[in-house]
Amino acid sequence: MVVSSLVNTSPPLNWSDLEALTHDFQTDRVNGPTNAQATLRLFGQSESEVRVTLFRDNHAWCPYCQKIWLWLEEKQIPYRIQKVTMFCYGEKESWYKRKVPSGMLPALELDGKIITESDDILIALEQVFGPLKLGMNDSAVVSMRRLERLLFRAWCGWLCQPARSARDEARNREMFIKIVDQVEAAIAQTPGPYFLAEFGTADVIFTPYVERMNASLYYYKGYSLRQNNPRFSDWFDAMETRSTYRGTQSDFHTHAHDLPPQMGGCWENGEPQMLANKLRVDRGPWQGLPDVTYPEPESSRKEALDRVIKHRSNIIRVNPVSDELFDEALRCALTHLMTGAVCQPQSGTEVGLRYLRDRINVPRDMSIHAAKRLRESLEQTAALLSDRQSTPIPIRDRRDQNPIEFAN
Ligand SMILES: N[C@@H](CCC(=O)N[C@@H](CS)C(=O)NCC(=O)O)C(=O)O
Repeated sequence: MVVSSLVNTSPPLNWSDLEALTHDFQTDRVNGPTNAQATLRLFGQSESEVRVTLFRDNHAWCPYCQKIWLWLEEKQIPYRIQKVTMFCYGEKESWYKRKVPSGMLPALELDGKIITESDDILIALEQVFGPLKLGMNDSAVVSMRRLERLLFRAWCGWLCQPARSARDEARNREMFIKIVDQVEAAIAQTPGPYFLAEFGTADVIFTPYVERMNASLYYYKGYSLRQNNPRFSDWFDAMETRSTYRGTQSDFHTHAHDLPPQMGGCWENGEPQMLANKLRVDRGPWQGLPDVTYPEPESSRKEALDRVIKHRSNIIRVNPVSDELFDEALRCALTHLMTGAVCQPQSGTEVGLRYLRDRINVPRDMSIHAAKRLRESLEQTAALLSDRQSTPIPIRDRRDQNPIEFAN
């Protein structure tokens, strides 16, 4: 909907006024809550205690990396983080290929020794630091690990291959739901919301792909894992009470667009519910989507502003709209974000505002609620001009997100 000529618009704030609105936003990346930006995590311990380096991908898209990341955060093991590029969005760093010739992620350096394969990494970590409640080889955890792989395969079977017919599509869906029912039954046997009696290894193992299933099936199949299944719903809610999970948690928009190049394709079923879900994830409103239910923190707008200000010169440089015009349009959107004032930018900048709207990544850039607020202000500012969208987000690769563009 375009509202342009009917609204009173005010001039946007300048950068120093905007900076003043976020000067008190502070967060301790090293010792504070789990976050995607830290390169060192100490949990109040001294740097000399660090024995571990986690190599994970730049954009926090790699599910196997999330598993190790969450485990280290839950156990509060001091560690360093080195970020590496995935093939789907850029060139693998040569220093990493010398360490890990396959280039695969995650990898872990523990007391100077490199370990690959996420399950082997967890087992090695357990041997040194002890398990997270029940360990990887405990029989209860082993049976949950098997169930997780069954669910994973049923998800891939439905999402990541084209259905030859409507019957084929229905069968793939049924196969997935059959395994979901088994998972529901498994969670129902425990006294609390988690996969076993207490939160632990099994929950960490399920987290990355269940989060991706929730996002991708909503977007590509019109199916809401979280809303259709009461045990899963309780599990997601319980996970969101943990600051460790919140720090690694992604959103529907990020996953809907990071998965196709990683999985070799995600196939839409074209059903009315799917089309409605897709439109909502891409164009909003983002509030109320079943990718998050914990309440929005008061600081979410400030967080979004702080993150944009930090990277503003690169954000403006890579935008398809000219620097000068986009600088003003971005300030219009940020003024809206912080004050609610309507600021109309120059005509043509809506494409640039939507380019940025489509490239905010959670949790790489900011937390889930901050991202929703920022997307909302970018979209509302763009909508003052026209419905023109930016070029579609690529699906074969995500070189549009090459981190080299952001190297200072
Ligand atoms: N079995 C491995 C799988 C790891 C894996 O598939 N990693 C992907 C990312 S999710 C990877 O490194 N791909 C190379 C790349 O994308 O650069 C594990 O559990 O660690």
